[in-house]
Amino acid sequence: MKNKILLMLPAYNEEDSLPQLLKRIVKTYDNFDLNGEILIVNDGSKDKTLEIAQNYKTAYKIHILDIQPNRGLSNAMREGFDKALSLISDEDVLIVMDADDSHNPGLIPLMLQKNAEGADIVIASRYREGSRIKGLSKFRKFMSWGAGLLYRIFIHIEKVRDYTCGYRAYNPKLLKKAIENYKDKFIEEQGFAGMAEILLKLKKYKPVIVEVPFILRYDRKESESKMNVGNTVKQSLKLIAKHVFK
Ligand SMILES: Nc1nc2c(ncn2[C@@H]2O[C@H](COP(=O)(O)OP(=O)(O)OP(=O)(O)O)[C@@H](O)[C@H]2O)c(=O)[nH]1
Ligand SMILES: [Mg+2]
Repeated sequence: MKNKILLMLPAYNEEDSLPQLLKRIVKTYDNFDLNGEILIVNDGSKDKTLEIAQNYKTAYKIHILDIQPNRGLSNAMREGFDKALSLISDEDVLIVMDADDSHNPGLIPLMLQKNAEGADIVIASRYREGSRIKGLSKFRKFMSWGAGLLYRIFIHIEKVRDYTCGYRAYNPKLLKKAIENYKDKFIEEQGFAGMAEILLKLKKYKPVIVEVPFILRYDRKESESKMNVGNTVKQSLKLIAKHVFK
């Protein structure tokens, strides 16, 4: 029996992007003959995200976690992890990616290969030889580069350059251990700082972390950007300060 790949998609108002992305995921599963399933975490979307997920359910193995009302990305990740871990066993792989179609499922086979080689966390990284970013404004590129630099200087986890990209593959055993230990405190930060916090919390268990270069296709994003640059900077600085002065 093949191991299962569960792809978790935290989604908030992604009606414009989700259909395209789901097609791309199914194509990757089919092309690479993967035993793949999908978990859509609908984070109180006010558009047709939930409906699209439900309609797709007849065609493919899709699980839905419906959170009402919207409580933000960190909560969606926290509740999503609990649900995801109930759907897979220790030998399976959990992959998380954005639902806005800027992350390409085509990277999944490489992530699985790294996982099979022994990586507990595989990060799709924007900052490796071979990485590309297409369609993101110069300002946004500069801001993520600046944030990345601050994380690298003040947090520093060995082998990590991309602290906030949500596209990652996790070893379920590692996640289970950390969530059993931290419980409600596993992700306390809001927004994208929560992504860096996950790595900080998992670091305690000395995981093997591997980054693979990835192509961020921001030009494919159909949905509106929900990124609040000011908030994201604030959240990141708060996490860094907490970490430095703890
Ligand atoms: N922004 C935001 N995203 C959420 C929330 N809940 C779930 N998500 C999902 O989290 C993922 C990341 O959010 P994005 O808005 O794509 O963030 P980003 O990629 O940094 O920035 P943009 O693509 O410019 O919006 C997406 O799949 C969202 O749908 C929420 O409350 N706010
Ligand atoms: Mg995005």
